[in-house]
Amino acid sequence: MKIAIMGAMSEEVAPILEALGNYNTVEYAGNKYYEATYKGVDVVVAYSKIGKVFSTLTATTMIEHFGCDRLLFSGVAGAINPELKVGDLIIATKLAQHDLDITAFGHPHGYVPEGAVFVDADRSLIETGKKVATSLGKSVKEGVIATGDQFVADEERKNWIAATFNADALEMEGASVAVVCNALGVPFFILRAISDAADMDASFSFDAFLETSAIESAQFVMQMVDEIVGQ
Ligand code: 3QA
Repeated sequence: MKIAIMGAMSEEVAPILEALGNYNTVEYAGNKYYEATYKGVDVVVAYSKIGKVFSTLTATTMIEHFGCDRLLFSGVAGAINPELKVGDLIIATKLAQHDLDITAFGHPHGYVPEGAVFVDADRSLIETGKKVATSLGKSVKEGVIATGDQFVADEERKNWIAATFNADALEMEGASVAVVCNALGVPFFILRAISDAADMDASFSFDAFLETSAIESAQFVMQMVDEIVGQ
């Protein structure tokens, strides 16, 4: 077993590296990858940089180059569902690319031929996540995450994404990581803590809560690792 733990921004993986303590840094394909042994299990940690392209590269590298056989993503997200407040956690059940658009040919948003609008996350890792939530006494929401190469800070765009994908939260990497893991047969789990509400105050909220929300998510993901390692 070799577990990939990834985020998009350095702030999202910093608390994970801190929890691991000792790691070995490897540079590859323009990024840094951090290798460690945690409770006897190999882990590889990295932040991809922001967006679908960089996250695709990092997820692929972690699987194809480093040999990871499961992937956990930890980070922050903008809330769509009004029940989600800053600091709340959401586990992705399925993910879609909200900015993938060949609707001119009659296809639905998020769809390209031989692809699918939604990619399902791994059911058994979601169950592990729920178990961890229960043991921590935390309420963690499960829901749809929409991904696109856009920081959404606009009520109209947010409402469109909500209506089109029935999404509960949005971010910029989950669906691309999902596509990679699905294609390569690697079980994946995407966890996000809310940093903002993707509205006109989003950039301020994001700046204010990136660090604390990233820690919320990372702590939960480390509990997931504990649970997986113990299984
Ligand atoms: C965007 C980060 C990217 O990795 C996606 C945060 C939180 N709120 C969001 C929103 N819309 C889309 N995505 C998100 N992450 C941060 S760009 C600012 C970078 O600052 C999730 C996310 N509303 C760098 C300093 O200049």
